[in-house]
Amino acid sequence: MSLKFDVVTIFPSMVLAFLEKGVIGRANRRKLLDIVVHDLREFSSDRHKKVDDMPYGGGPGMVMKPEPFMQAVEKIKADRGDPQTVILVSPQGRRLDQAKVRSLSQLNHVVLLCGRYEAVDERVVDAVVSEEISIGDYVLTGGEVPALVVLEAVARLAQGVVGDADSIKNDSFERGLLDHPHYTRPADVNGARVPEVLLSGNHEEIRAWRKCEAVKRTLERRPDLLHEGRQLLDEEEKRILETLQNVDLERKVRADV
Ligand code: 4HQ
Repeated sequence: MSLKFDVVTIFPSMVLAFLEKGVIGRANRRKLLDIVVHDLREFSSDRHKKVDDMPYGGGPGMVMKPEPFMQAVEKIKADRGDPQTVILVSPQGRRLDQAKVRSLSQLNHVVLLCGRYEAVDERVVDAVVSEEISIGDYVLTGGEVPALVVLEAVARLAQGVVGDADSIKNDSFERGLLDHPHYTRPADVNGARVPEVLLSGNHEEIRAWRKCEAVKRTLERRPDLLHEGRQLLDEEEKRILETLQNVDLERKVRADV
């Protein structure tokens, strides 16, 4: 019943070190997750365990050879059954978002292929990859960090991995809003005080303040979220948004006259 992941990489120790820590490490030990990390070099037929070669047509950098990835996926299928998806993390992929994470979390078995060097031979994509996923528009040196990003985001949605199921419902991208600010003790750090409302003990006022701060921040920093996710807002949040937009409009009109 546990969610299966297979990660294929030339740096298994790096991936394993990450996976033994924190919430994911605990879930793995409790068998809520079943994660296997494979060393790509073990699937090289080369006696020097070479996994890269020069690009046909010339150009800079090296290209990852096709056979090791193909052999690795064959071995995973034989040992662990057919996965529902084989993901190659790459800047050419569709950009990951929480909706995609949610849909991946519905699967039982996900394979993640990590590239290094300039690129992966395109025949790997054609023959064994079901989808390419990018974690964002910036360039990294390897696919390990992106694969771990995908794995962590998906794994934490699996039943029982995150202790308090309510905390998932509250995640900012599930709500279409950024989070409100948070504070803990002490109430005063070198004169920087916690907002008075949070010390008031008035739960209704605190709830309303947090909502207002969340909408304010989203409007300031991520207006794109408000356009895409307006239907996720409740009536109170929509009212706050309209009020903030009206205040801004009045300010602009006043600046004009
Ligand atoms: N890569 N999202 C692996 C990325 C990347 C990204 C660059 C992938 C290097 C070898 N992957 N290659 N951004 O930057 O997924």
